[in-house]
Amino acid sequence: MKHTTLLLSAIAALLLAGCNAKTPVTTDLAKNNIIPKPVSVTAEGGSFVLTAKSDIHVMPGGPEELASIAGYLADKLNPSTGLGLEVVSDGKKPGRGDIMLMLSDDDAELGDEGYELVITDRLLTVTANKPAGLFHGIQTIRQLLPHEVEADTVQPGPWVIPTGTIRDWPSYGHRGEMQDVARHFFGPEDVKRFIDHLALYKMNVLHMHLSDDQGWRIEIKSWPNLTAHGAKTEVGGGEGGYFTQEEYSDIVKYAAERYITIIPEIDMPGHTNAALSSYPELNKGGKAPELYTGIKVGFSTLDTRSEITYKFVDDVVREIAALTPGKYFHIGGDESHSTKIEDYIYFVNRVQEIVTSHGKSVIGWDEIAHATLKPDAIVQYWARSANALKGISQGAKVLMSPCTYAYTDMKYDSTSIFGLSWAAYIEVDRAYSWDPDTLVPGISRENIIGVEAPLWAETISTFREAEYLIFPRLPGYAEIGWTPAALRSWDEYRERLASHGRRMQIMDINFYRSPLVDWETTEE
Ligand code: IFG
Repeated sequence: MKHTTLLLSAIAALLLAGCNAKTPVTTDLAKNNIIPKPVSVTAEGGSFVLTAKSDIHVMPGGPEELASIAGYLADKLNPSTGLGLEVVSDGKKPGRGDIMLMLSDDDAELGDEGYELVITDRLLTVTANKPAGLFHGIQTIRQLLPHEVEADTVQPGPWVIPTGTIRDWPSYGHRGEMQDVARHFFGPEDVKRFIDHLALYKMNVLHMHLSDDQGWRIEIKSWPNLTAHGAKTEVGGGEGGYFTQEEYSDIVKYAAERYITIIPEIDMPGHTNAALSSYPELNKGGKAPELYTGIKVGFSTLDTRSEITYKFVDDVVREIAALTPGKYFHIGGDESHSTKIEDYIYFVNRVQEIVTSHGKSVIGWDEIAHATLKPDAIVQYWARSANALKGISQGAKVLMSPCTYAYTDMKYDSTSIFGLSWAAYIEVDRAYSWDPDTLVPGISRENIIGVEAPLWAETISTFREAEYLIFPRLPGYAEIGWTPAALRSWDEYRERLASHGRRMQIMDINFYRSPLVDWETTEE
């Protein structure tokens, strides 16, 4: 009888372990699956263990936000580890199993966003010049712990991190995604989940495409019909929606707490049917068009020779700029096929003055290079490299969003459920395998501020559908923005990405299971 019981309990233990599929515990820090790949990793071969006695210490006398960053980490670790980590900021000496957040101001190599992790068998110390660097170091801690750390219920330990040192910093200062909330409206909770995804992969910009032909998505108090009327629908005729200024400010704050800057875009003079439908006086001839629920582009234009247009633009830019701490205001400028080129140039030149008068710098899609660009204007390269080169010839910098590599609304292949395909099919390997510094002859490192992957929303109407398009490509764009090209290769990256399959499963991210990756997932 005794032997049978023993045998049965052994089998039960094995089955239990199997169904948890615990991430194997390694003591080799170099065998990590961190995305973006860190710049340098030195393994020591030991183990740091989080226990019920562990806490998160912040250096005494540091800025208040250190405690907020420590609290963010505790909120990420406690639900799954059940260890009840607390933030200690009273200067008490950290002990075995504690995490320590430190600011230094003399580690120039790390820059403003880099960090150093020193992991011994006693202490895990994160050091950075700025809080943003600590925040990025915390994302690495999350990824060094077993995937189960992302669960929202208590998981069995142990919670082990291999010992060693990681020194890490980003390649580009602008690493972002664009979310189109105009074609289909995505509310505050969806945008915040998007921000959470960006934070995990150390991205630092969310560009919000707030207006288009199909919808105006942000309250403008001086022009209330933009949302009272212009937000009433969306592609396909759904109910549309919009952000109140309070909701927009809450999103800006949520992003800032994750060291992510919001860049608002009001697309003009084209892509303006929703605004034109909201105010007859904005239309040449004074007749407002109907709201539009299709997916054509290039048919609308503001009246570039009417003074009320510039009053409108000034009010809109003023109200949004006042709610936006970030440096940039995006004026769109794409696909203005119904605007004569001389009228387009006149318009873009005047709107640049308006944006700078409200203390912001201009970003626009690459067509704005036809105008006379302000010295610190940014040209977002998406379709025509000639436009980007024209911008560079005027001294502008370039934000790289090539539609044939970085448009996350492109189908993965012809079988994809969602997405378009006019630019290219973009499988996970293609999305990863390009180098912004060498992609376009004439656009080189010193011209580029960074990379951004736009998610246009003609074909998606829920955030789970959005996740199908952004995952698993988003981690790759994050790595292109962060990790030097010399350290990037698809064959090596795809192994690390495979392990994130389990992590994305645990986080309930609806990711496309590309056949190009041997996903480490458990049966559904
Ligand atoms: N181009 C349009 C977008 C969107 C996109 C869909 C830009 C800058 C095609 N403009 O990309 O509004 O419709 O893939």
